[in-house]
Amino acid sequence: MFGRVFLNLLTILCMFSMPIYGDEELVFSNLLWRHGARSAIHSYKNDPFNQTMWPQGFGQLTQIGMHQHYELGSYLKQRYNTLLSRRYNRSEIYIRSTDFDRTLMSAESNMAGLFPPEGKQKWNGTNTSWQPVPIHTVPKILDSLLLAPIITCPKLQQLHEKTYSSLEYIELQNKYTEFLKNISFWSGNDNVNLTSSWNVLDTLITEKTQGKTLPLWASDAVMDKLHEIAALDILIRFSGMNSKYREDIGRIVAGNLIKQIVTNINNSINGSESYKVIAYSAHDTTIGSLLVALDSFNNRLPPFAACVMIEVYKDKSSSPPEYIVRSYYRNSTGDPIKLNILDCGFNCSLNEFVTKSQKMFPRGPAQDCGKIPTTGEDFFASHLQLIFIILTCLLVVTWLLIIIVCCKKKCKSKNLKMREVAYQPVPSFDEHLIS
Ligand SMILES: *[C@@H]1O[C@H](CO)[C@@H](O)[C@H](O)[C@H]1NC(C)=O
Ligand SMILES: *[C@@H]1O[C@H](CO)[C@@H](O)[C@H](O)[C@H]1NC(C)=O
Ligand SMILES: *[C@@H]1O[C@H](CO)[C@@H](O)[C@H](O)[C@H]1NC(C)=O
Ligand SMILES: *[C@@H]1O[C@H](CO)[C@@H](O)[C@H](O)[C@H]1NC(C)=O
Ligand SMILES: *[C@@H]1O[C@H](CO)[C@@H](O)[C@H](O)[C@H]1NC(C)=O
Ligand SMILES: *[C@@H]1O[C@H](CO)[C@@H](O)[C@H](O)[C@H]1NC(C)=O
Ligand SMILES: *[C@@H]1O[C@H](CO)[C@@H](O)[C@H](O)[C@H]1NC(C)=O
Ligand SMILES: *[C@@H]1O[C@H](CO)[C@@H](O)[C@H](O)[C@H]1NC(C)=O
Ligand SMILES: *[C@@H]1O[C@H](CO)[C@@H](O)[C@H](O)[C@H]1NC(C)=O
Ligand SMILES: CC(=O)N[C@H]1CO[C@H](CO)[C@@H](O)[C@@H]1O
Repeated sequence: MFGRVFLNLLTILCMFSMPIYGDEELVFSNLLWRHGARSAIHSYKNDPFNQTMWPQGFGQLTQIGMHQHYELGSYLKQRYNTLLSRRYNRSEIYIRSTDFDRTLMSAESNMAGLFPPEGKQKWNGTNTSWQPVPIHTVPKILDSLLLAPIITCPKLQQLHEKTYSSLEYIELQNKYTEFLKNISFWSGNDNVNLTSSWNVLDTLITEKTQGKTLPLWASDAVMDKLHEIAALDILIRFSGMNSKYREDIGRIVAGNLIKQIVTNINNSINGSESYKVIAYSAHDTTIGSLLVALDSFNNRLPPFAACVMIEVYKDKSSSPPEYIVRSYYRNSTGDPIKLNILDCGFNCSLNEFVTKSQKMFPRGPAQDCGKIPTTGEDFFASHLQLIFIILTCLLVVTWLLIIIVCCKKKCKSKNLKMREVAYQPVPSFDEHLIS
């Protein structure tokens, strides 16, 4: 009996023990996770299942996804039991999510696991084991941190054109031609290529996660190959063939986040912010672009609820104290994997981390994108809806002005209402690229 309890205790200790060495203290952590399991984003042509199998429709967090994030939150509670207070303290943690239902809900599920209310935090009269924790976000078209790039970036387009027309890419495509023809035939989707095969894979993954039996053709071997292709696609999209453009593309797609991570660490160490944990709730493309940019991608599609942890340790034995950055990737409920960010080694001194990261900081749209973004043609190309709304608003404002001229007194409140319309964000994102 006692032996067993002891063994269980030992297992729990081992599971959650932090590798803290010598006279070290964990002082700060940046987190970036992918949302949990969701419904499919679309079906493929021959899909035996359709949208009716998803109670909330396409692209939404499922209950399995909620569980995955609750589990991750509980894990973080153990992992950071020396860093965070047992009880939620708003000065210690900040959570930012992309403005998608599934990432917002993932963050909420995660916080339910991390901060179940205790004692006085149980709100009056109810027995619920949940308390609200704020999740911050910005509209998609303004989210240059987690959905970069939000401006049309000619340089990125150029680099992609060069990549996809290169001999190496065509050779790679040839290697998979027969397999992709099979996928086209089985799925009913026309001309499936190295990029669009993800659409089929993603739908299959969501259905499998939901406990559905996949069609016979979707064997383990076929799924493995689709996974292999999807990971290759991420790697190539974010770094070109053979990582030729890793730095150039990395600055555009992950530069802001990398810079923010360094700023977070700086602010924490110099005491200008009290946060111990800053967490970002985002997508496989966010994790993929960050890990590729940091030269730490494991050539696998980031699974649901995967979490990158960039932690800072203070070595108190040296004076002045030295800081070490250690990064992990938790891509399963098992032990997280150690990362070797920018070839700095697992134990990366803060100075080296900052120096190496700085190469990946954005250098401004003119230098990184080859063009100063103008609201003119860029917006016209990618934000037709927004332009339509702005034009409508202009019309309305003109109309209002005319009315104001006519009856100065009565129209003040109407004017306010019209201003609100202009602020409504218009999501113009291609869901296929954000998963
Ligand atoms: C969706 O699938 C269900 C059961 O598989 C079927 O009854 C229903 O007609 C389908 N709906 C559409 C719109 O195809
Ligand atoms: C919350 O955290 C801040 C910063 O660490 C600390 O100063 C404050 O005392 C904490 N509040 C409570 C109620 O523990
Ligand atoms: C809370 O739980 C207790 C014990 O299970 C029960 O007696 C009580 O009615 C519950 N209160 C509310 C508000 O649900
Ligand atoms: C394509 O499908 C056929 C028929 O199932 C199979 O014999 C062949 O090995 C497949 N080719 C590839 C590359 O998967
Ligand atoms: C792959 O197919 C998609 C959708 O049909 C298309 O937009 C894309 O340009 C294709 N990619 C390549 C490299 O041909
Ligand atoms: C962080 O601090 C280091 C060392 O003080 C400094 O070199 C670097 O510019 C700072 N980075 C940011 C993003 O503030
Ligand atoms: C702390 O670091 C941040 C980011 O580098 C900087 O903006 C801020 O001025 C610093 N504050 C202090 C007190 O050094
Ligand atoms: C997690 O990463 C490790 C190391 O890269 C890899 O071996 C493993 O297959 C990955 N697991 C998943 C579920 O992606
Ligand atoms: C990291 O540093 C600790 C303490 O300095 C050391 O014990 C450990 O072996 C190092 N790990 C690696 C992978 O270098
Ligand atoms: C509004 C409300 O439910 N108030 C209750 C809060 O809890 C105390 C003690 O349990 C009750 O006395 C209040 O009525």
